[in-house]
Amino acid sequence: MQKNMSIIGVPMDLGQNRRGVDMGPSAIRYAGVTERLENLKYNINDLGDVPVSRPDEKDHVQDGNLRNLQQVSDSNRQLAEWVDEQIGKDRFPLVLGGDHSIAIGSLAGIAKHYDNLGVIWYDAHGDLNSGETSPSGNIHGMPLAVNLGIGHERLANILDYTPKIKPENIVIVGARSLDPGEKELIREKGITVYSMHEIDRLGMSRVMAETIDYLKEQTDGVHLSLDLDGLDPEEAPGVGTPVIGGLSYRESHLAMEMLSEADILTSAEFVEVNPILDDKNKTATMAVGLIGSLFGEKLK
Ligand code: 4U7
Ligand code: MN
Ligand code: MN
Ligand code: MN
Repeated sequence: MQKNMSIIGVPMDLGQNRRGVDMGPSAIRYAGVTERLENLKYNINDLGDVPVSRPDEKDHVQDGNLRNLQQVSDSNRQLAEWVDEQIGKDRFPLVLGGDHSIAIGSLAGIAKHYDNLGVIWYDAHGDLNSGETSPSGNIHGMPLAVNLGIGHERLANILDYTPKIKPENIVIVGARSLDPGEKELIREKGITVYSMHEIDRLGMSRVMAETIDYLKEQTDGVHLSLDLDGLDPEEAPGVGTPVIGGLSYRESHLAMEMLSEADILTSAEFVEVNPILDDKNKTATMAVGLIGSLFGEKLK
């Protein structure tokens, strides 16, 4: 694993409609992410937060079915530039959210450096909606589709190229809430999904082993996009769109440890931590625990 790492916060809450997720980066920093990584001998440069502008009254109304499109696309463009620059300097980007709409900017900045970027989408949701299929108009439910080139041009064309990733290079892990349009897209594009059903049947160990083998063969870099709502809300309550029946902390730990051992990751993001909905910063602390395992903490 690249030992030079840049942390980028994105205090974004405009991709959905519950306040508080903009404080996610602070909560994760407060839970000690930098110290944790420095103890593992990483050289950390925390670049601070990408600016997010407040919507005025007028912009708050939806643009088509896309809430806060202008602000979300402006911040994502800046995020893409920051990430691009860090990879250019040979530094591993670790992006802290913020709602999941920020995966639009991170992947825009990352994917231009690879011919075949793999993506592990660790999430209760597919995030494969577009303005046409979204039941909510919330852009945090659309980033994976946008990265496939499906969605508004102002989102899909950030850094002037599209699509960012190929459907065969995506693996979704932990899904248990998919909208009809998302299911259709998954079928149509042949996207690999390990839903809770497969995880229960096969176990996380086999699911991650298959994911790693597949992506190792197929891709020249792997991005982990981890939405804390992939975990069960009993354990990770500080998320805006909780879905029961989720992954345990233990399963998630195992997944991170297996990724660490396989040494395939080239970038990562942790999103959707909402400290206002949390219980004593439990969810951010969990995120930092997972980051520790992902980057090499071992018990022996
Ligand atoms: B998250 C949803 F309808 N699918 O599009 C939607 F269920 O980034 C939820 O995974 C999206 O947290 C959740 O609004 C987005 C809904
Ligand atoms: Mn998500
Ligand atoms: Mn989710
Ligand atoms: Mn969510």
